Amino acid sequence: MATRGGLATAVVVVASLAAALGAPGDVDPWRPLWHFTPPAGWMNDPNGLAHFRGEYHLFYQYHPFGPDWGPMHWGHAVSPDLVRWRHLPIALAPSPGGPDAGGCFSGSAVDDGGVLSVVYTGHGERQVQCLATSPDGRVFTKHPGNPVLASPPEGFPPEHFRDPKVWRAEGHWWMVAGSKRDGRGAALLYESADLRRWSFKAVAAESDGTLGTMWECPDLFALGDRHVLVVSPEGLDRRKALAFVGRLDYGTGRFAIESRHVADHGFDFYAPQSFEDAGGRRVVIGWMDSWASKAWPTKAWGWAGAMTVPRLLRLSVDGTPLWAPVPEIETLRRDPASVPPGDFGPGLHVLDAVQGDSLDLEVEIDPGAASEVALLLRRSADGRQETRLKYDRASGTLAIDRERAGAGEGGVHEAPLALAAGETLRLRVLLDRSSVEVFAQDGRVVLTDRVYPDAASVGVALEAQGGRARLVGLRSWRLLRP
Ligand code: DQQ
Repeated sequence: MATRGGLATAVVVVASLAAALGAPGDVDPWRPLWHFTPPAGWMNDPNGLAHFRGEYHLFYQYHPFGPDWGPMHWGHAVSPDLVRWRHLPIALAPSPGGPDAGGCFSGSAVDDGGVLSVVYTGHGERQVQCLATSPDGRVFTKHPGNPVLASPPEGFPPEHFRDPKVWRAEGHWWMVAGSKRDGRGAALLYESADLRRWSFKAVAAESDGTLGTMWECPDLFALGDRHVLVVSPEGLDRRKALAFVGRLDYGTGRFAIESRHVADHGFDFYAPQSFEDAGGRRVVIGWMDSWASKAWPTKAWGWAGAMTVPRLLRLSVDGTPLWAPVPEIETLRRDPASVPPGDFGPGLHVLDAVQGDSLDLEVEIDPGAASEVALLLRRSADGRQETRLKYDRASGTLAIDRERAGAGEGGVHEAPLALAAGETLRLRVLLDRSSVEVFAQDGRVVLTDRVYPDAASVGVALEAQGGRARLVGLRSWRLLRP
């Protein structure tokens, strides 16, 4: 049985046509130029990321019939390079009377001997794991024996058992699924010979009581000489996704956590999923929005939800995750500009050479005698609107301050970042109409926020308080629509 939802597919085709004609981008100030967004409707988690037969596949939690979360489908797009995406018909829709009648929730994809195979959660009163396969990577057939995994182990609630992430290692298929026990998030490990019959191996890891009440979208993979477990916890402040670095023992099924990290300290980053591409790179894409959001200004334009820039994940020699935009993004760079080194502040220093709502910035600042240095982005000519990326020496924090960013919610979202004596602040900043992504200190600290400024707010400025700071260098490029 092919699972293209007929009406849903028609919605996507019409919306894609409108997008191709330039309608949303031309009239909607917040539709990103180059970040992935749905053609119309609501999008949340990235699903089924895969590099299959030379194409990148991105599936996503999708409600095609309106800009609010609703019965979940799997939207689908492909790309040759992680930058230029092409919308495809919906891959999965809920089957009335089936185990996914309440929605096709999050899951993952693997290449099973030349068949693109997706394992996802069928949502209903219970949550169960289902399989669908596609030899061509286009049309998916649900396994007649679904669900392939009907219950979690004893002690875990069947209504909180979701988001299977599958990979191959040691001659088997492995899966982690998210769940909870006694109010603590948990990642459950399973193994299978054929993706159809699964046996429970162990609770790979669970919260110690401080790491969230339910772990959504677990992801577990080898990286360098270690493993990384990423989870998206409910019940934590702002539901920040966490990355645990440690080691998975395939014999016991236990993941030993060696260090804990916040994957992204911004407001708008959740449910990241990774995959390994043909070049052996670990690529991560996150949902660039938040369940904690109260304002969704783009709903007025009929859509909601964006994906982050695809990010390469590496570990430093001391085992710290380092995140970086994939270099393919640099193919969108045009109009290079630079600002010569020099002192600035106290006070405002407007950078006339650098302006835009879709920019790639590389900035190095020596805070010098300043107590605070700030890079002002999306600034209006009258200075009333701005998104402030600020480093505060006393508190040792880097923060996105969107109190005066425009429409949408305000808030100041901080990351700990203590510069050593003489250490400069090194920033890579990506702007795309309604987003700000910041990679500091070679990607040790990442902050992602959505912002909704006026289209005319395109200024960039520097500001120092409490003393003079020094701009060591600034290079910028405009990022074009692919
Ligand atoms: N979103 C999906 C769930 C997942 C949650 C439902 C995380 O599968 O747990 O849309 O954002």
